[in-house]
Amino acid sequence: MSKDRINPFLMAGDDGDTGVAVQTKTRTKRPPMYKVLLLNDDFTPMEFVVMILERFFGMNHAQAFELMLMVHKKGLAVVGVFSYEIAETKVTQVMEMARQHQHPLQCTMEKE
Ligand code: TYC
Repeated sequence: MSKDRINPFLMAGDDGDTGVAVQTKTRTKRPPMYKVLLLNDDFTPMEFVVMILERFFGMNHAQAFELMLMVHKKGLAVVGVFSYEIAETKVTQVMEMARQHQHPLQCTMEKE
């Protein structure tokens, strides 16, 4: 069948195009990032916190010790920034390890 049939509703010179240009912008948002926070308490041993930072946050001993002291002095510190799922996993790992050792160490996350 012919695509160029006569349309009886169009006048001469009218191709049926409304002339409205439509543009769709592609907006690619970066996924939100989450800070993982470690909180101070009076009971968790310093060396346990250092071990946590080495094991779950990939720090060397000096970095881990420095950050542990920061939490000890300031009350809390950001120990890393991750995607939601990674942050959630880190928090779970820290809280589970603290529970197993019966330390009251607290680890939380918050949107950046
Ligand atoms: N304040 C603890 C102590 O004196 C050490 C500590 C550091 C505990 C950091 C928790 O997130 C923490 N033993």
